[in-house]
Amino acid sequence: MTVAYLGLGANLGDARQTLKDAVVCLAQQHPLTVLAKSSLYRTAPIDAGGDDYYNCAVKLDTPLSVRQLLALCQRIEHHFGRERPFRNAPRTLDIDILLFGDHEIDEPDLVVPHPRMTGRAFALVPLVEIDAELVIPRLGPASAFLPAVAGQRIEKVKPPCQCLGAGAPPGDPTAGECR
Ligand code: A4P
Ligand code: MG
Repeated sequence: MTVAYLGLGANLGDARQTLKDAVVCLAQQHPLTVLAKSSLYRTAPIDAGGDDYYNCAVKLDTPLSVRQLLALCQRIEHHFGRERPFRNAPRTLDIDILLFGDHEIDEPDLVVPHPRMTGRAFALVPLVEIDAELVIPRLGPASAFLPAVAGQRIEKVKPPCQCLGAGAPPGDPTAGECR
């Protein structure tokens, strides 16, 4: 079994809903056990155009090889309508393998740890939310890279309030107290 971390991103269609559905889809895959998921974040496009992205990260445990995991992630991307007209094109769903245990892979079609993760708030912030002590093989603590990406816009998306205060009548002092 290997503990892996995936980074999910989307900025086409109902990107926010797609990410939520994709996390559910990952959790339903028999060979994957989702151990943790980050909050959803709204992020500025980095090295890309189009609308703001939504991003999140997932920690999972799996008996799959890294190649099998990549194939599964690509099947899920395809299921959610992913097309690849050009590099960094707006996408309905992107799933990147950020870390796969302490494996280091450098092959033409698979690089792990993901080579651009340390320079991107949209990858690092959700990852560190899940695991503040996370260490990137050969590079050290993930949190050490956060100051360098502090200029990149990223904001946590608050889920719509489902608690009692939301249904309170106008003027009720208990309304709007949810955080
Ligand atoms: N590939 C190699 N290594 C990996 C890996 N660790 N995980 C290969 C997944 N795939 C990996 O990916 C292209 C090829 O990368 C695949 O065939 C796979 O074999 P792709 O998903 O088809 O294309 P892409 O996503 O356009 O390329 P890439 O390299 O994944 O782009 P990046 O660098 O991940 O950037 N801004 C914000 N705010 N949020 C985002 O999510 N994403 C990108 C994509 C740019 N800017 C963004 C975001
Ligand atoms: Mg990708």
